[in-house]
Amino acid sequence: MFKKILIANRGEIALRIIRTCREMGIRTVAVYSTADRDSLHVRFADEAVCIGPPPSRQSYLNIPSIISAAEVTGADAIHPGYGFLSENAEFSQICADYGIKFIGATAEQINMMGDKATAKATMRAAGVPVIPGSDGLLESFEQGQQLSANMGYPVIIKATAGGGGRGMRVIKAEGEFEKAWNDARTESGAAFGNDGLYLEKFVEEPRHIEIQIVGDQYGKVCHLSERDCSIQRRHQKLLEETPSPIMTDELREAMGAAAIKGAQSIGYEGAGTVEFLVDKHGKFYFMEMNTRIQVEHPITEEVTDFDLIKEQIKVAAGVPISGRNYTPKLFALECRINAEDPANGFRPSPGKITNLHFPGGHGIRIDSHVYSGYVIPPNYDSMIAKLIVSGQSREEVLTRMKRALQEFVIEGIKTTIPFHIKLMDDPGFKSGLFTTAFLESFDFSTL
Ligand code: MV4
Repeated sequence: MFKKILIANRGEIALRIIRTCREMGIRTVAVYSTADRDSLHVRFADEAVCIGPPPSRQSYLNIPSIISAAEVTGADAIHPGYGFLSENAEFSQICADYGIKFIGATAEQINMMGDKATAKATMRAAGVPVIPGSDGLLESFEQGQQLSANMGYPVIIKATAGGGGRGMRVIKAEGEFEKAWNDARTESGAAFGNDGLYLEKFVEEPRHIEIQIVGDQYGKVCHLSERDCSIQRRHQKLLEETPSPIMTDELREAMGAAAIKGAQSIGYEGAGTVEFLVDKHGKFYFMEMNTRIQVEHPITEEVTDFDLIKEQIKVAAGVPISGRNYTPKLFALECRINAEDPANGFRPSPGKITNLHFPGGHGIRIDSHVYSGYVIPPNYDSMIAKLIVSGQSREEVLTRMKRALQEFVIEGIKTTIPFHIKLMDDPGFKSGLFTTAFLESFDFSTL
């Protein structure tokens, strides 16, 4: 087992990882920018190294600084958390070259899943259902137009280097094709330095359901059921739940088997997520694979009783998994509490938390790095807490979540709490019959 893990991240996920390391008897090294000098991850870790000024490029994305910190402190592994360097192939490779275990995917796997057209081709070859469309990248807009005419509109063009909605265009009719093509090409070229595009039939009002998987170094992969992430605004998830309200035992078995097959085909080791779109007929299609721990992993932990960070560390150290799949024993919901003003376009609201009180009681978990007096720096992600509620039924969880949200006190800044409170009373949300389009018609003006 590792003796010392460096955590190449900040905020709640850095704390989350430190907590598990402490329970496992593994020493921890925090790295921090000068903006995070007073952060809890710095105080809770056994050692801490300053790696640069506030901008991420010069600190949490600064590979030489982080590798130096690992060398100086004698860390034998690095946990990248989510975001930052968690899906950076170069960083994974450099860790390997320095003999430091990267707790995540190999450079090759990151490259393969990071290029969306390659990821799709890989999954299709493994027998995972994919959305009908172009075979790899489009060579010209004429080819795309021809294919779309054959498939029928609407279609969607996606940037192969994209993900999270960037460089995507939905096309409803042939006349829109050329402009959409040019716009997507320009946008993806500028954003990613890669203007490769591929085409798919557009799935209308789908649900976004992802399967949590864990693989070991011996070719075994298991799934830990699904998370429903259909409640998003502009590709930012705001709330996740498990089990999905539309899930059946049969669908879970089929999606779980597909996710395992896909992960096994690339020799995947560690925790990963396979994202699917589910259409209104209950047919599912591979969308993307995330080769990292995700923000919303705690809801899976609450319903399966696994510590996913512990699983990541164990498989990275060569411990085999049982290989058995898990179905939820409970219901769980996560609300992302962001320092944003939901009544004003979710505008960021950094600054000082002047008064703070966390909710508590049965079935409540809070993953957060903030405290009363903490100053939220403007340089990073605006998520300041995850409120995770579990219970015996979806109804119980919704009631408990509303109670917890009402108990939550955060003064000095605006947060997404009023949005979540309104959501808990929304008939469409309560019915469980929402799609990814749900928030497009939500009234944010009355928060
Ligand atoms: C789609 C789609 C419909 N049809 N692909 C959005 C993020 C990116 N990962 C892929 N996305 C979508 N791909 C086809 N063929 C609809 C979306 C989509 C979406 C997906 C999941 C969650 C929220 C979404 C919001 C808008 C569009």
